Amino acid sequence: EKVADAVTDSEQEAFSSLSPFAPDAASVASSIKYHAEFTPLFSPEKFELPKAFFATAQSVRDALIINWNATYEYYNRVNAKQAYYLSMEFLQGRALSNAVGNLELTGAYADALKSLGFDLESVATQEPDPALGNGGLGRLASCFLDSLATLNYPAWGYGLRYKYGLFKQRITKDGQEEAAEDWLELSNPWEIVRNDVSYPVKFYGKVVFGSDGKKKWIGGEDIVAVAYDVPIPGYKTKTTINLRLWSTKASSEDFDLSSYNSGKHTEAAEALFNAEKICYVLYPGDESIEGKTLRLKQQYTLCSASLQDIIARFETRSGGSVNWEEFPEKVAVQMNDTHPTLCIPELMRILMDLKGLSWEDAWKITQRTVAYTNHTVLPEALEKWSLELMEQLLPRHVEIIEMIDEELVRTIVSEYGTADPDLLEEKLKAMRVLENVELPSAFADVIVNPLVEKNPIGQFEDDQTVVKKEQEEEETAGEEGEVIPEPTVKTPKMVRMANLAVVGGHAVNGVAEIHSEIVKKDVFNDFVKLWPEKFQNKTNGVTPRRWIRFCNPYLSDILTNWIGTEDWVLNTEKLAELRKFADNEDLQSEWRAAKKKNKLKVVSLIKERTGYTVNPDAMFDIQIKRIHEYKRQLLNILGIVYRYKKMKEMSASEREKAFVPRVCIFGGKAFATYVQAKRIVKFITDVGSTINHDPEIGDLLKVIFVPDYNVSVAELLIPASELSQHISTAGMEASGTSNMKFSMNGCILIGTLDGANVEIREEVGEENFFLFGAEAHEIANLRKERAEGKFVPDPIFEEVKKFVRSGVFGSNSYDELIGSLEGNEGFGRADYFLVGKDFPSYVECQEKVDEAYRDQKRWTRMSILNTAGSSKFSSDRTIHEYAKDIWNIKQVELP
Ligand code: B1N
Repeated sequence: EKVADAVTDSEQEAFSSLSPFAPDAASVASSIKYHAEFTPLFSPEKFELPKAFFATAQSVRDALIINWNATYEYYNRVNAKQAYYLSMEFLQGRALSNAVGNLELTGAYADALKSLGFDLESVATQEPDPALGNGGLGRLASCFLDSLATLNYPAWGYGLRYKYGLFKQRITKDGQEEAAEDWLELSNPWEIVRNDVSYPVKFYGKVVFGSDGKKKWIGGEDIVAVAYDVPIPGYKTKTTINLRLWSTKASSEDFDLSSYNSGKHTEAAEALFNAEKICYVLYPGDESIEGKTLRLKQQYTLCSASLQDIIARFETRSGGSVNWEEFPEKVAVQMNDTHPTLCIPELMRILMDLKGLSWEDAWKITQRTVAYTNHTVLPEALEKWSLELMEQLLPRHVEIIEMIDEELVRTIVSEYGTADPDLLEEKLKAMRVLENVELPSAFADVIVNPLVEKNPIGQFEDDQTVVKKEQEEEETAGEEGEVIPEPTVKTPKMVRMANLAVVGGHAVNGVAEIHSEIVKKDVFNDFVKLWPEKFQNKTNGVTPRRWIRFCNPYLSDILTNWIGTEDWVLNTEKLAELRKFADNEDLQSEWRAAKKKNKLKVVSLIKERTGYTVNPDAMFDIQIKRIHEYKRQLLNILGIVYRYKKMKEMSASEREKAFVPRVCIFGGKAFATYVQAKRIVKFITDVGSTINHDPEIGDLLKVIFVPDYNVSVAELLIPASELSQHISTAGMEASGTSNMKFSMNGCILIGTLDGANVEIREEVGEENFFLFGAEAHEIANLRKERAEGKFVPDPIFEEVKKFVRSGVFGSNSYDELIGSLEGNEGFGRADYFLVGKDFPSYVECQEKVDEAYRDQKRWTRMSILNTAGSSKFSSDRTIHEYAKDIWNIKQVELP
């Protein structure tokens, strides 16, 4: 259903006649030359590659700005409901090829640049890859923006403009090293700094009653958030939506001129630094929480500035007569994980303290406006903040959170009654927003137990929570004759952001079917009993523009030819038409030729980044994702080690008969302080150095770690992949999104029944997916057996570990890595991720992969059927579902 046109014919004409230049090569070339001359970023004499990129980008930006303004004006006019996607991460990747592709100007720009002596591809690779995200969660946000614009949904993204993106990864002989990613060094041609759009953001201070009897938050530290707008073009549409990124600065009064004049330069600028540093770095944590004040300041800055902006727009569009009850009919706020959960108390605060609404009205409006997406069930990733810290930083919000907690306690008590105090206590403990906090006084007599955990230290708790009871004890400890007191465990009062998000929003969704089921059965089971209607599934998706059309032009041409139209880019259901040609020999040979061309590009990439030469006729077997124990890169590399050992036991001719040649490619970053993940990186590169230099092995096996994996590297590797690995311990990967990209590009997956693998296998057919390993429902019991010493490891697992320890990969015996797969002693962590349990079935499955690859017709058929079966995984499908089931927004097409 579309919103009716609210404009006149002459206005329509005015809109559609807007265009900065004609879409032909000559006009484009003169626009580029104009920018090369008048947007001076580099020496005026030289017109070389870097300058060519900036001039080209400026020229494209002109076209984007016209559409972006037209979209904004039109949305103002029709005043349709708009969705706002709030995310601490947007992993945009390079913008140039995507923008000219969406504008249908690729040909014009390619020709124009040719006339100026450049080729578009080399110009495009000049662009720094903006990495304002860690991995899947951030990339999902960017795919969503592409789909929202393409489908003409009124929507915006809100995030932070980090000065430094995710760190640059270097691989040395000691493993991973991190360096700052200065993506803004040469400026960002895509952003439009909006010095006219800024909001104050406050920290610290105190709460008082104002003269009107209302609560007022005063004093403290005031900073300013300034908007930087990034136009997001849709594909083959005029709609160009906005990604608004906030940057922080001090207000001008905060510069202490008299200190400066008296020579105290550093002190004079202290406030400036304090404000600016909030947006210095993206926290490089993936699925772990950062207990840092700065991170909380970042989260609050995003929520506060975005909500002030959204509310200001709502007021403007209401045209003088604001009816707050209409707010949820004009605004939907989606919280990308719990990171923007402060939206809930912030919206409550603004509505009550600044707009004068009652608690009841503000609460109804807030709940109807916000919704929450959960992206992980890993316990260490469920965000909690120290109540004490939050009380200092955001005193008014803590009052509101306490009220929300009290309301929730009331609901729980009325639901469960007081007849069974143990049950009630259990539910209160599990469900409250506040953890280790006494019950509100109104409930003091409801339950005797004070509800304070005696020992909250769980497996994933960090050391910060272990503190000495008394300062004096610490000081005197260790003196002669003195008894050293055991460190006592404080029961820290915490705010559980996920509980707050579930209570404060109207919808909670997981990101793949199996994940949403786990969310309902385990993580939020108690809440499902209270509000079953809130819980939903929205299986992730990826944009077919960036992830097929633009990154894989060879495959795209084949798809268009055989399907008979390019419509598949917008209607991926059309991909299914390939099924009937899966055995066609012409298609098969075109298909293989395209794959080969993509592989050749990766051969060059590998040579350039690692110095290794690999054989383009070998199978390209790829695992690219953040390095994490649950993702089990260790299972992959141990499988490779086992293969190598078997090869070494054979004669040359036996080897060649037994194994298909493979290039095993890894890529991914380890969180800088995640020691075990860094050991895995080091181990992979050590194994690579041994195998890659073994003259007996030659082209039969190569192990490559591509350094500094990012979106641009993924755009090269995915089209070249033949086998890709998605091998997490079942139940631990919420969805995965690269699995979808691989499948679309005709890559066959080897994987466990986890995340979106389950649905991909369903769609492409089980005979076109290599499945192995334990299932999610078995995991808890397997872990229990493992811990009780009942697990009997398969001899091949013992064999591979022994081989590693024997020193083939250097003097290191990898005690911490291999030990983590064993018992409970020493380094033993009882193989929490069940690598040993799944190892035999993994190795066996890899044998089936070799067998299938030997039959190239069969393999190509499987590959075609993967692409043909991937239509469900377009983010267009996902966005339509969010629009209908959660946001209640309608498409608005520009005239
Ligand atoms: O979100 C992706 C999923 O496809 C992946 O399976 C999932 O692992 C990923 C804290 C996270 N979950 N949680 C995070 C990121 C940063 C951070 O500071 C948690 N990322 C995911 C998209 O749904």
